[in-house]
Amino acid sequence: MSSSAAVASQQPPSLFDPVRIGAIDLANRIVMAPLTRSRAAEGLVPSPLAVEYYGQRATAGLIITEATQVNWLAQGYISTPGVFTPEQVQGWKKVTDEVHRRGGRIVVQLWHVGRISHTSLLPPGEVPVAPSAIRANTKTFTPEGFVDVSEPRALGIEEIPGIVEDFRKAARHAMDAGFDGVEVHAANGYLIDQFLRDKTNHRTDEYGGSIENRTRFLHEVVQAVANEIGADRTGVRIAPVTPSNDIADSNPQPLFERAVERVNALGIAYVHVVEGATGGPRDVQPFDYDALRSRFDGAWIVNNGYTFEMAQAAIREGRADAVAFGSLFISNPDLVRRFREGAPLAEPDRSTFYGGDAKGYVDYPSLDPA
Ligand code: 8OZ
Repeated sequence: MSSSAAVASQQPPSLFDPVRIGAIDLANRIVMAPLTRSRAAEGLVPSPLAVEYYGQRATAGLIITEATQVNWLAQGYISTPGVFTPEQVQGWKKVTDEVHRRGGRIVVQLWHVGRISHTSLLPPGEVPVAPSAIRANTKTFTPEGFVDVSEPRALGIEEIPGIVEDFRKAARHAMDAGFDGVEVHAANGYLIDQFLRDKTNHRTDEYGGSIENRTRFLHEVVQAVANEIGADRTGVRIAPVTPSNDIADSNPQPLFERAVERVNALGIAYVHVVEGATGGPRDVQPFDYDALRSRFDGAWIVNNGYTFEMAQAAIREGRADAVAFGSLFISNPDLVRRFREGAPLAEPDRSTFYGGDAKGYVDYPSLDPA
């Protein structure tokens, strides 16, 4: 997809050119990646600080929110927000109003963590759910601190439609909250990725085994969301080779090619692909991302460790329609302006990434107006 500006001038496209992604018009191709910050208030409602935080970053072409639960069992870390109660929807409405008032666009990332959770985060008597009862070798933040995740139970096949339905309802709530769209989180070892990959999916029913079966849950969730809010407001995030959260697949190339084909058939607005290990090295294992992209007709958003120069090259050479930046957006609310002016970039403070208050959240300054 090339912008009208680029077409008119016959110049190669730039990160600073507008682009249309499905039904969403972006002022530029610089996207704020989803970032877990664990600062939601009582009831997993986005706090007033979240209004300020996202508002400060509204010059991004598109903001993708932090991962947001579709139901009570979808939570895996302390103080991550939801979008399934009226209070949560009202909280998000304040966020979307502020971002829109400042000229930005914002979609909510919907997730279910599956096995990456702990009983202390779930309603009494509940344990984490997963495609198969295989405990992840990883830890999570809970009210009791940083602890091993709990042993999950395998979902009964009769429970799966209810989870798909919770994604559908959350997508409707997202529209009520004023979002421009929804990104389905199918990356980083959470529930949808647990169904996709064969290290975590040992099912013998129609949701396990073959690639066709392992991509079925992704397909059903994305179809439900797209039917509810429009395919042109629906995106998906994948991370084909990330080892995050003890996830792996014996043959990710054909698996993710088929996953992309299936969401392409639904006509969704974009695919957002994390290249390499999420938040880590880009070259963890060989993978042909061009082969994925050749199976998709909508917008292609890339992510993971991109510098300004790498991102500009990806756009110029047509390898992506937009580029998502994560940690740089934490410490540079005006990242778009800094890129444009070649201004120095502030380094993020990792100690304030998760939890806490305004410090490390809304106190990174923008450049002076002049
Ligand atoms: C960091 C900490 C907790 C969650 C992801 C939503 O990896 C996350 C996440 C990242 O997608």
